[in-house]
Amino acid sequence: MTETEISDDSQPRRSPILLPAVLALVGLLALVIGAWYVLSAPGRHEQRFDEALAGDAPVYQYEVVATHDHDTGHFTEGLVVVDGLIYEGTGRTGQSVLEVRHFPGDEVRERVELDDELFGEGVTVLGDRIYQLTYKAGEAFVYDRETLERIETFQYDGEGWGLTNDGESLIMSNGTSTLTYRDPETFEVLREVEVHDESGTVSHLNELEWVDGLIYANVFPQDVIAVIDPEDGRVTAWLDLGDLHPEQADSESVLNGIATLPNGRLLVTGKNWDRMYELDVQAAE
Ligand SMILES: [Ca+2]
Repeated sequence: MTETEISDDSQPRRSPILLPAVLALVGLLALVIGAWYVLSAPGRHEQRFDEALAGDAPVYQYEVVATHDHDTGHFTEGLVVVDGLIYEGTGRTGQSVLEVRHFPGDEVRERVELDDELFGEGVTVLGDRIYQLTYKAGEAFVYDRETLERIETFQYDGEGWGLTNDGESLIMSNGTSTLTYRDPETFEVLREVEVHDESGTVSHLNELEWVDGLIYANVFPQDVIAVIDPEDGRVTAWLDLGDLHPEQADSESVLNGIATLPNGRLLVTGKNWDRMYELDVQAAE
């Protein structure tokens, strides 16, 4: 066999290999670009909060004064403590519950399981009623606080995320930067507040808590809490709880759950976290 023959012979063998190779390269390139897009998105979000935490609004200091067990099966979406009972709403379809436990301790007093197709969200207690949102079903459930019997269902537009109240109105988040005040009797919209800091709007507001005239809001998927003036929506301070994030937590197991305790402390946890943390929060000097 001459060199020419080798050359001529090799030509037709190369073409069928070349096409799959090019396709493989294009596929690889698409994978790399896709991975960059997915991985860089949280990075950009993180940078937004790095800037926020370095901005004008103070970052509160805190001390962990106690820890409590938390069910790692609870994908926490709502958390509130009233009269020695903890009311926790959890999410994910097929796993969503409203659970009432004695606090401190973890003795379950009662539990309501949501229908399998529902994804439970924020929870608040106002008077003798418990309110629970759903993620995309547009339904808010009202339960009798004593019996946990569902006594009313409201419909609303858009998504349901976090829920709290100021003693008169319900205050709801929907994943945007808007907080919506609603009539607890009719669920009608009373007013809306746009949450913002010096860099612009603060979106992905999640679980909420009314604390001494201010609204504390988890910001998904960051392990930070925005402290919001309810009058004008301005972020007056931040609480950075990244140090509490469990090592074993996956990417969805973010901080989400704020409750006030009678002793003035905050109780915080996250989705599927194994602990709840009792915090003594001090305003920055
Ligand atoms: Ca709460």
